[in-house]
Amino acid sequence: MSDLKSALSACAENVEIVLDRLLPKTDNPEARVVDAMRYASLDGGKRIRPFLVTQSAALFGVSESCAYRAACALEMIHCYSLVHDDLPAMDDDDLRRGRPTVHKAFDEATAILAGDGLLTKAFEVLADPLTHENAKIRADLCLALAKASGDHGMVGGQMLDLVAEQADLNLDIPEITRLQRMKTGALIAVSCDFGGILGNASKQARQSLNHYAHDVGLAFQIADDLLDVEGDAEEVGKATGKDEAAGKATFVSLLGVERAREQAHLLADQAASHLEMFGEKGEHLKELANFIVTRSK
Ligand code: GRG
Repeated sequence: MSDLKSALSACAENVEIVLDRLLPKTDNPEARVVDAMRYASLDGGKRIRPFLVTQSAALFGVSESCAYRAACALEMIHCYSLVHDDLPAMDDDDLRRGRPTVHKAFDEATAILAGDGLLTKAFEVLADPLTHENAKIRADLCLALAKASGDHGMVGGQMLDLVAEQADLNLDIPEITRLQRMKTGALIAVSCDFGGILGNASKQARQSLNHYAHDVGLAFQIADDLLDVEGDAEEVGKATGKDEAAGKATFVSLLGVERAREQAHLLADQAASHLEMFGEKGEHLKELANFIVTRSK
């Protein structure tokens, strides 16, 4: 196994352990929502965002126990967004991470509550002194995550996406770029910023990571669009061909497959170049940029 692959799988294993502890099973009458939260977040996904958090935290010597708690809080937000995105009122998907979506495995009301539960649990975890002894750092983590996942970030981007679809708008490249920077890029960017916040990093280091994260976020989205066109549904773990069926403007529909792929690779290379100041320590993050654009799921 390559160095990156083993680092990614070690991260995924740790995330599984920490999430399992943060979301303990219960026999209480409300157990159903906890079961749905666990179903939505455990045993699945590439854990790219936790990897970004823990690798960027490692650049500044942050302890693994702090980094993994913050990484799992952020992953909870990601998982909640997937649960809500799959609902009949949004993308209406039956399959996610190769399994029935939460509203299929449970029911719609439980899926809404499980998403809400994960969203709020994320902030409970970040605000807990176990995540960091310094209250200012905990507050900064909460603020950064709220900004990235709310109306200025992921939720706002999702709204733009829905409006464009409902009004049958033909978005151009700058409009799609803005939408995707909000919808998926913001959470990827804050993953890297978490490392800088936890490690009390210099302004320059945080800025370099931010430039890296912006390029990686866009490259990630183009790769996702390419997978929707070329990927195998079984391997990807969700339905493919949905963008074209919905007549949605994407990087691939506007640039064509070849130019989109080229663009993704350019962005990945550019992302890596922002990490020069970290030397050897930034190697996994550099490799991840390349992995993101060559992945098959
Ligand atoms: C419903 C508030 C709300 C927001 C939804 C992120 C999002 C906004 C929707 C997800 C829909 C989607 C498929 C977006 C494309 C990019 C993306 C986030 C893909 C899934 O992320 P991966 O590939 O998934 O990291 P895993 O399963 O590996 O964690």
